[in-house]
Amino acid sequence: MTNVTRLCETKSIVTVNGQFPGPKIVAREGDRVIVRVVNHVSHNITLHWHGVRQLQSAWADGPAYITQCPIQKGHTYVYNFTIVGQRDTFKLKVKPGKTYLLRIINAALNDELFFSIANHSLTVVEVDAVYVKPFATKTLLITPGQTTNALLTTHAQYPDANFFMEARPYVTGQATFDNSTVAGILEYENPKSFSSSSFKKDLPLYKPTLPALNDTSFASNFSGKLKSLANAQYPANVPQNIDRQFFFTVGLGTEPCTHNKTCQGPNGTKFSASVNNVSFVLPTTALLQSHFSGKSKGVYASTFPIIPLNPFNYTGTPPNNTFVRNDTKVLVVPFNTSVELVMQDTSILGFESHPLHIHGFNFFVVGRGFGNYNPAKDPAGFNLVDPVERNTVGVPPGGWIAVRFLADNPGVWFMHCHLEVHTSWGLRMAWLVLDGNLPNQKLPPPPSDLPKC
Ligand SMILES: [Cu+2]
Repeated sequence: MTNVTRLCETKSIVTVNGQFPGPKIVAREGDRVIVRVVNHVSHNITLHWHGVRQLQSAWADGPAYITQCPIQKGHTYVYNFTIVGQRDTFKLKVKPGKTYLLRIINAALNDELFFSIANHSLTVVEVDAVYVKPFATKTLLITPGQTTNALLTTHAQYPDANFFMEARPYVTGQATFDNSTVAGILEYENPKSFSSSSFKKDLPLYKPTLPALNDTSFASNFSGKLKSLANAQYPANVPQNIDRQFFFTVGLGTEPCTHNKTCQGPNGTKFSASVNNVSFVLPTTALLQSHFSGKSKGVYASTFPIIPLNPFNYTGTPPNNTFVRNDTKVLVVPFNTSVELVMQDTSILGFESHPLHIHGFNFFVVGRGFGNYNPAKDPAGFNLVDPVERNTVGVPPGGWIAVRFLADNPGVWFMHCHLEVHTSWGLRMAWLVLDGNLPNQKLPPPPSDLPKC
C-alpha cells in the first residue's frame, strides 16, 4: 500500500513496487514476459494484462476465480506469457511542425470519455492494439478498457498560444455521475526563446469544444469511422462462414434485497446486471482449473443460455418482472468454432451504453444498430470486408452490436462489461473453448505455482 496524492486528496492504494501509475513494461512482438508477483497486502490480488492476447497461456490471464485463484497475502505467482500479434497500447510539450504519436488509454472505472485538443485534430491510427484505416477527428471517444493511438500534427509555426487537452464523460445511464472535465495543457516550445523551461501564463489558452455529455449520435458516428486496415500486410481475417450464432441481452436488472438490508434499487430491490438474465456469480475456485482437472461439478454449469429464455421487446416497455437469475454458467464451444454474437441492450432500468470486453480474443465488429436486432434484415448490412477488430466495444444505448471471432484459443475466457459497477452487479460471463486435436491446439497444464483458493 502506498499513499498517493492527486487533486489535493491523499489515499492509500494498492501499487506495484510502490509506483502509481505502475512500472512500465516494454516488450516487443515475440518477447516472452515473466513477471513474479509477490502479494504484500492483506487483500487477495491478481494481475490482468489488459489488451495482451493470452494465446495458449490462459493460466496467465489473471481474472480471479476465472483463470486462477487469487494470490493470497505473502504468496507469489509467476505470470509467464508471450506477446503475439500485438501492435502496442500529462503537460505535453511539443515542437511546431512535427507529428507526435499519442497513446491514449481509458483506465477509468466507470466513465466512457470524450477527448479533444483545442485547435488541433487527431488522426486515429490504431485501437486496442490493431491498426485501423487512419481518419481525422476533432474528438475521440474511448471507453474503459479501450486504447487508442492517434497522430497529433502540430502547427507549422509557433502559435503564441497554449491549448487545453480535455476529457469528460459520455454518459447514457440514469444514475448520478461525476460530470467534471479533466484538462492537461499542450504547450509549444518557442524556437526563438532561449529558456524553454518556464510555462508562459500570459499566452492565450484555448479550450476545445467537447460533445454534450449524452451525445449518442457523436458516439455512433465516431464508431462508424473505425475500420480495419485490411491490406495485404495487415489483413482482416473476418470469419465469413459461421458455425454458431448467439444472441445475448446485456443490461441491468434487479434482485430481492437481502433480509434486513437497505437496497438502492427500485421498490426496495437490489440493483443487478446480467447477460441473458444470468447474473454471473463468481465461484469459490477458479473455472479454468476446474475445467482442466475435470472437476466442474459444483463449480459451474455448461448451460449458459445462447438466447434469452424469456424473450421480450428489448427496447420497448420493460417486463414487469425484472429479477435476474444468479448463477455460474459458462458457454462451451469446440476449438476453432466460428462464432457470431449479437449483444442487445435492454430498456430494463433504462438504456445504457455498455463497453463489453472479451479476454483471450479480438472480435470483429461487423454490425451495429439501434432498436431491436432483426435477424431477418440486419445481417444484410454487416461489414465482412474491413470491420474494426478490437477487444472492447460499446453496445449502443437502446441498440445492438454484432461481432464475430474464431474460437482458436483453448481455455476459459472472461467476458464482461468494462464499467466496474456493472461487472460487480453480474454483467459478466465466461466462454469455455475446448482443446483441438493437435498438440498446439491444447491448453497446456497449469504452472506449478498456480495459487490455490
Ligand atoms: Cu455496463
